[in-house]
Amino acid sequence: MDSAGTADFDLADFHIAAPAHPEPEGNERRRFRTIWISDIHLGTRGCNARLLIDFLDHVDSDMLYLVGDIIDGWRMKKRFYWPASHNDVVWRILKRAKRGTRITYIPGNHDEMFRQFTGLSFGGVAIRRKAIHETADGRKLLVLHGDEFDAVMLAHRWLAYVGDAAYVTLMRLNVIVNAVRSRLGLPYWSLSKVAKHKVKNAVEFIGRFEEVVAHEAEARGVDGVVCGHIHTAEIRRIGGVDYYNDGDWVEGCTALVEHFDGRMEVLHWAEEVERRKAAQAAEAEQAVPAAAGALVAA
Ligand SMILES: [Mn+2]
Repeated sequence: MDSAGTADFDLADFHIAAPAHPEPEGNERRRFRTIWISDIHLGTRGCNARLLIDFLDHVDSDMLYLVGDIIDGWRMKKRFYWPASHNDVVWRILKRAKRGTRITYIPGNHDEMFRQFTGLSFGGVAIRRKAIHETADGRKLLVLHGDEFDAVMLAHRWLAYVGDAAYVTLMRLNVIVNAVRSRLGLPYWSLSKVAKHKVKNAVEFIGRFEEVVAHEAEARGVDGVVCGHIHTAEIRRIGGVDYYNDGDWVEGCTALVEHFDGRMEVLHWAEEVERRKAAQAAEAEQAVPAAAGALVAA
């Protein structure tokens, strides 16, 4: 592994600067024993960094697993895209390590350039190919990204691009294709119909992936498995094991958490934010009549 071998992706390009949006001070954070997040795809426009920053500012944990595809090196090779919000995500993660959160980073296929550092630690972040997590209730969970099963799932390889907003592109293309067709006097032809067929295949793909991963976990004698990769959060009992997927921060914006008693839960962060806003609005509404009442009394 010489330095030339890493020339296509230079880690020296990364200067983790002070955050553009500092962490809020003294806000109450929900505490969990463990948090798993993956498929953040930093370095792409699809990454929902703002929502992830909100998540990081409202939760804390003893352990944090970064389950792959954190930085999208594939895309960064083509075009360097690194807005301040993406820097803020990395800064917050490194800050947590400093505060004492035990962080394990398991690179995925989009950030496979970090796999060469397996076994090493940087800034308190341990880089591993896979990990065994022991839950508070004594279960052993195999933690891995999930692209290890791509070979098995080769027939559905196109889904590896699920984060690329291929569907949106397809829909735009649909408009153009049909504008041209109409000018040529040809009838409407639905590209979206083709895409929908693919989506139906996607549902089958997800089910198959989950079963393949669970099967492998069972063969390795663990009680469960935590992975990412397919951008579909899930908690499901499959055969003799518990299958967990922490989802992604491109579309779903989800995290998997372990409570202090070992109970596992998927957090849907967009919904959490909506709930918080609604609660704040209700509180403000209650405050207004009370103030008005005070005025009347005076
Ligand atoms: Mn992946």
